[in-house]
Amino acid sequence: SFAFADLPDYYFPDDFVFGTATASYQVEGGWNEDGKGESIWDVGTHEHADWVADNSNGDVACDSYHKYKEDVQLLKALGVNFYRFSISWPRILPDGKIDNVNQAGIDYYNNLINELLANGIEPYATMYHWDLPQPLQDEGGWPNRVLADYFVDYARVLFDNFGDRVKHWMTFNEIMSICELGYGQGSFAPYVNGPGVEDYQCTHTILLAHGRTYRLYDENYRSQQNGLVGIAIDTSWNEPNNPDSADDQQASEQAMQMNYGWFVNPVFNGNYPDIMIQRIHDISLQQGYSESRLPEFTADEQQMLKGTVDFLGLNHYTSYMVYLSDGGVGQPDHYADVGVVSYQDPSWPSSASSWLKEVPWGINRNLVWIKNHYGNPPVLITENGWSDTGELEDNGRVDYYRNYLYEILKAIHEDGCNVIGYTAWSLMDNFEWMSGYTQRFGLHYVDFNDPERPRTRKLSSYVFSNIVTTKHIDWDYKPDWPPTEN
Ligand code: PNW
Repeated sequence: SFAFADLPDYYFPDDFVFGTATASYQVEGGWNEDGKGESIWDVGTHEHADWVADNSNGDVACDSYHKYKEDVQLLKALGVNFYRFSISWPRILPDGKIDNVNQAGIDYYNNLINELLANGIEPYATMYHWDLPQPLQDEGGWPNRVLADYFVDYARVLFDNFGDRVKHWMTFNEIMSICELGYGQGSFAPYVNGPGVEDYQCTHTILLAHGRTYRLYDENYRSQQNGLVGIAIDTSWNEPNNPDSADDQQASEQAMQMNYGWFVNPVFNGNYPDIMIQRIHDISLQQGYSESRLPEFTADEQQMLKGTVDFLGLNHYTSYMVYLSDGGVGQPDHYADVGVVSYQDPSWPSSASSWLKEVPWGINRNLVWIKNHYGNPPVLITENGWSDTGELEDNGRVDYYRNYLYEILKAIHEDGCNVIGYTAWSLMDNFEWMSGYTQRFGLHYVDFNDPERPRTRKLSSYVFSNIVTTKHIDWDYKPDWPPTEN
């Protein structure tokens, strides 16, 4: 075991901020209340109940639509600085378009925002965490570029109604998940299977929507509202299988550039990474296409996109070992385009999610990679967390948070990375997409069998709160457990 006493006792900087995150479809419920329209997740889970692990859906979820005041009290007890929540597009615009604005939806988020501020917690809002209005999917969804227009219209409604109080905006949560799972592999709503083609068209529309939303803020809102606009992009760390092998280093770089630089390079530098443009062009022609499957940005679009984040949101959970694949030209597929084989070491601790292993040093290398590739931008960790099956004495989650947060401290103090804040996923157990309620990421337990959806503090909530309020990691800290109060 570690001699923790030998580790430097690093502190988070004075202006470092802590929060927790959720997403509308995963916690709100109220799926058809007060004029809300249907999203692709409402339709997807209702039409294909048996595709979700426990045949569940987000119709009620944590019932935060009715219990948001209680959620705010949980946040207050944790002592966090901010709450990262997402806004349901169809709750605001039932048809996805601005000719029909749902005042009850505006009211709900006004109430949540005001309740947060009254309790000293900053609202950090994500505009899109996967719940696309179904009518826009009926127009083809994200591969149809007209959706960028609709998104910018929606963003304007959000800035107009909430921008006086919301000072941290994230346009999109995880373009990779939206497009690769939703339109490439077809494993998430809207379950479109278009690998290597529709996933690239989807990301292209979303990047344009992001950039134009940032420019809209610059032109019409920034001088009045003085907020920040960013984006939350997910990536795992891809470690060279043999760190001394030049091929394996190439595999790592290729995987980082083509699974992450894919989104980050456009918002910093205006275009997809060169290696991505080159590889997809070459492979597309070998497959008999007359042009690349990867769409191109015009010179004007590149100019527009360049420099469109005030902070870079990073969703990071786990890592992979990678080496180059043998190649060979098969069917169009993003992962074939990337050209690496990846695996997770069986010795890494396992969570309740097959893809999630605990690899704390991976977040450190990921942060250093960002620093070296994009000029050390301000990074807000917008998600990081651990799943289990719901135990209150959640020692696995406690270990995960401590170990990852310590690697973030090292990135700040030893590597000079500009990490400005940290967000735990999640405030409470919630609807974990295709895994339903079988995988729990919460700092609070939620009883989904009880119509009241009671929340109960887990051990990790006390440990996280201790880190947040003392700004360092006390490896020996143990709360009164089991708790005598509450
Ligand atoms: C996130 N990866 O997705 C989502 O933003 C949340 O809604 C979700 O509940 C949470 O993870 C837990 O699954 C991820 O590449 C996307 O490792 C990608 C990765 C991890 C999580």
